[in-house]
Amino acid sequence: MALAKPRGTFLDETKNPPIGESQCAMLGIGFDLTASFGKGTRLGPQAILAATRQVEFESGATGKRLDKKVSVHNLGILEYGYKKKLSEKQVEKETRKMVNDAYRLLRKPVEQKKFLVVFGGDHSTTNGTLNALTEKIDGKKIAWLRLDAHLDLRQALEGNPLSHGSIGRRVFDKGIRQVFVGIRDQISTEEQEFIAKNNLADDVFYFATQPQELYDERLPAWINKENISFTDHFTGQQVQKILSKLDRECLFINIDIDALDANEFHGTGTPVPFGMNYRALNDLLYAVIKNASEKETTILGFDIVEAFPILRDWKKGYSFENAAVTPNEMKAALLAYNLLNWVF
Ligand SMILES: [Mn+2]
Repeated sequence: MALAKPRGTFLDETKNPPIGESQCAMLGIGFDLTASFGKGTRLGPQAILAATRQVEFESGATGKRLDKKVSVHNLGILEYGYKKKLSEKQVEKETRKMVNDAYRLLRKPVEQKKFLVVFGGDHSTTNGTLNALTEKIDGKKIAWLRLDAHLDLRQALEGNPLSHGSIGRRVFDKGIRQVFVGIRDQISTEEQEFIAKNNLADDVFYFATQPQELYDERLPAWINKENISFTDHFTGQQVQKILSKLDRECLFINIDIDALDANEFHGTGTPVPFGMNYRALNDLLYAVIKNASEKETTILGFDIVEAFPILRDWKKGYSFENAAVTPNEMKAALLAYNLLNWVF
């Protein structure tokens, strides 16, 4: 592991404001060892950070320049590279190390009540943030908005309980109120049984990959009929229901970019069709932030995971010149920009 300290911070390529003068602490976690399909999210943080510098500072409807409203301290980017293919045991060990690295960097900002801005990495990187938050805050006080195509409720994946495929389960273990949004209706038996046993069906909002007609004939027990969408967005009523379920003292927003439709975001580890459109995700997040501030919920921060750039030559690392296309990192950067603009 190396902690790279890139120049500048979010939006700004020259200055990095000291943590004491910042409302936010930003960390990149360039780790993709547990990804089961496409790897490349280790370059996600770099790519997203670079793209934030191309986002316009001002947007008409919000008035003030974002960099005048909020100051983001850049903690750096954790970088991990592995030359050889590792065994399952070694992967688990390396994941544990990464989670501890991230936890150690984030625990102080959490103590200082900084708003967290974290860019993964595959979804295993969320474990570090989760551990830092729950060390200081009782899980029962936290609502956790999970945007994802996958439930990730397996006890372990490939023997690794810290894997990207188990993050939902680790959040659950902390006693947190987790609301799953954007999940596709393709669920492992282990997860179906877990949902039934723990009575979670009403907390999961699905996008159907099957025609509505099939569901009219037979609805599985792990789906609540009100919570399924046959389009690329959720209805106003469904959004209201999602908001009502996030009713806790604190809120964390955990964005796995594969909640978006596969065609909306190509640079992700496990792209899944029949997902959310980008504008719907943006609007949903706005509704969540607005609702949280009306209810005086403390928003602890957000992370964006499973996003990666598409490069011409992977050996050369991330640069604009080496990027084959850039909409992926721009979409992730603009989501982060908007979230900060709405929160502050
Ligand atoms: Mn996912």
